[in-house]
Amino acid sequence: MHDTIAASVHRTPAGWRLPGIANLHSHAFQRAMAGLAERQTDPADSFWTWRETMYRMAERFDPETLHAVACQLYVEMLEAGYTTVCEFHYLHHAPDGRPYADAAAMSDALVAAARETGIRLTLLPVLYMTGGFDGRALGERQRRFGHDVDGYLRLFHDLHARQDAGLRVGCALHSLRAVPPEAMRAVLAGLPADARVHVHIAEQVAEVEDCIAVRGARPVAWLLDNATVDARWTLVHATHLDDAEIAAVAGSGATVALCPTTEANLGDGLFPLRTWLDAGGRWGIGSDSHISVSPVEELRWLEYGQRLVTRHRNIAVRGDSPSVGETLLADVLASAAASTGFADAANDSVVLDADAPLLAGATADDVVDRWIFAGNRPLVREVQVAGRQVMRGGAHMAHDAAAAGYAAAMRTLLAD
Ligand code: NGQ
Ligand code: ZN
Repeated sequence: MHDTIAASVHRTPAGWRLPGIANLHSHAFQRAMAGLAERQTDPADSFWTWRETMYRMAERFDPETLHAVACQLYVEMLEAGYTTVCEFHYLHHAPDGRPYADAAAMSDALVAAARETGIRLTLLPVLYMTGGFDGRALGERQRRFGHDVDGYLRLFHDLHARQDAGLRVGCALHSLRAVPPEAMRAVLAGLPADARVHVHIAEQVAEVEDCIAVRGARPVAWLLDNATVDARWTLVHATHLDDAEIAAVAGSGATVALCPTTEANLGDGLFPLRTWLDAGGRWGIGSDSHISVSPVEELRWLEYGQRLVTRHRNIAVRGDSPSVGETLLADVLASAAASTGFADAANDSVVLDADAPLLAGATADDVVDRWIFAGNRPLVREVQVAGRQVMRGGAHMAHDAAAAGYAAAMRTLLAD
């Protein structure tokens, strides 16, 4: 049995106790459009046409609706076994691009939702400056995302001063498309030395091609040449990597955040997992657009994508770890602290249903594989975060209140 799993998976009278899982990538507002972008708008539908639909939804949010959607989302995350979430947050201003009277109003809505539901939050205010690699101005629908360097650093430091036991604040660069090189350098120079940095890096082939055309290098190669990428960094959607980039990023100690259900939903491409594991790279998972909120489904599809293209089975294993579920879970646990900034989250726990038929006769040796690969019934019954019990008997304490608040917010968001 994998050492990490042997040390952290226990049978208790209440059921199988496992460590909580960190969700390394979330855009909370996108929960409100889950399932609403699955109709063809154009025969050439792609990530880029989905993005237009997403922008139309983004336009409708205010602090109150963001808070209600985030509460529902965080309840769902906790019920699924995620105990920390990294919010890659870029809906900063009013829809016309003007800052709210309180410039942190939208950030505060997320912080309040995390506090109320009990999930640990790594808030990543996003720097978003340009509409493409050519440096073009933000489009009308992107205006509420934008900052200049000084405005961004003011927001960052204002939020950073509020860090507490349940809140970490790091920096996100939206993407190389959205951040000019000199602005990236200025912002990185203005951060505390231990700040976590997350960036969308190489999700779509078109952005790799644009980066080569404008900056003369692939996105990951460009970033490695122009920033000190190390264990404080998380590269989100490192989908399109060549072998040299894989070796260099793995060696840097950075984490890659993979979001298999969203990456499948958006038609991004397939991450080269086996090569990454062979290079000793760190990785974790995120639910990103929240068409699925389930670590089980992310891990299952991460492995299944590899099986489908290689026509083999049991890909994510190592010499000392023949179980796929244990290898996946151990890697996700190992990357959490570096990516989220929470050093003390290892005691957060979830308890799986002792009476579930899916776990009948389970042993410490097979319970993780059963959880990740068998069936569709959610098995999490109890969740503890930072010593606080937030879920009991299969439902979060605020399950009904969050659902009612969400339904009301959706009426507003979907109104004509
Ligand atoms: C986002 N989402 O920022 O929400 C992005 C799409 C973009 C994902 N990449 C927008 N999954 O990358 O420009
Ligand atoms: Zn994202």
